[in-house]
Amino acid sequence: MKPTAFITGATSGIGKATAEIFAKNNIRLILCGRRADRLDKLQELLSNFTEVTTLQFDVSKRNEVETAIKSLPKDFQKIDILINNAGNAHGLSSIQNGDIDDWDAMLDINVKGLLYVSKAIFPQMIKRKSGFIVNIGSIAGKEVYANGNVYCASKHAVNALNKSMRIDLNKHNIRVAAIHPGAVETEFSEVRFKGDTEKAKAVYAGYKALQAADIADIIHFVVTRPYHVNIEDLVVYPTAQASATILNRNL
Ligand code: NDP
Ligand code: 8X3
Repeated sequence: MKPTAFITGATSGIGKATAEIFAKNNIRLILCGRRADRLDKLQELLSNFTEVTTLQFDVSKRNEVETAIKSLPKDFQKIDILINNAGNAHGLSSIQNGDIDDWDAMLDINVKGLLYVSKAIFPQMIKRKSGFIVNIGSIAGKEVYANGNVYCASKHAVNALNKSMRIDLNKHNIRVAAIHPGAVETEFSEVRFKGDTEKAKAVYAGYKALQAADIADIIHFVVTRPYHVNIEDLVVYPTAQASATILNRNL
């Protein structure tokens, strides 16, 4: 029986690349995101490889999360792998100049959204004593950098929740792992800089950033180890990066 993966943030970047590699490796897909047109296109494309269904909802809206997950067709109700990937940075400014709407968005999406989705999926994994939860953290969840404040706090929370999930779900035989990327060239910076493509491009200038497919490849490796193996925490940098703030743009 092929496993089924539930991927949040599948419409772009790391989530989309993960959907693509999973599809090509016989993993059935539940693709989630807010942009329905992208979900439809991806479903059409990946249905050539595997069974795919989609759920359009906002992870930060508790009722939407619960309703969407309850609406899954019968043959997609058993979820073997949950990839908690949806998230973004909103803004890059000092704590004293931060925009409270940005703070709300990051805490609601990156932290509460991850919790809402996980809470809806825990019961079936606990019942079956089987399941794999992969939380996409960030180097921002291990270190703090200037002007990163609330995004870093949200990813530190993901790091803490990842560890908490592993401890609390241990007796239920559920695998929990986190992957913490450094700089990945996706739509991430466009969202952070609210559509300012010049600022976004500058983030990835002068070095070879990680690509979404690099992280997807690692996620696929992690979830395909034998069941007794759990790679629990990985930090992944581009070679040009040495820490959250040290990036060699002169290679
Ligand atoms: P993208 O902006 O390319 O993708 C973000 C995804 O999250 C989109 O599919 C988006 O879908 C989804 N998403 C955002 N907000 C919501 C919401 N409220 N409800 C549902 N889905 C939402 O960025 P990445 O692929 O880079 O980011 C994926 C994850 O990786 C994030 O958690 C990010 O923090 C993390 N990360 C990224 C790094 C990077 O440098 N790029 C480095 C470290 C971690 P839609 O808009 O359709 O809802
Ligand atoms: C994204 C990477 O360094 O911009 O999580 O925080 S960083």
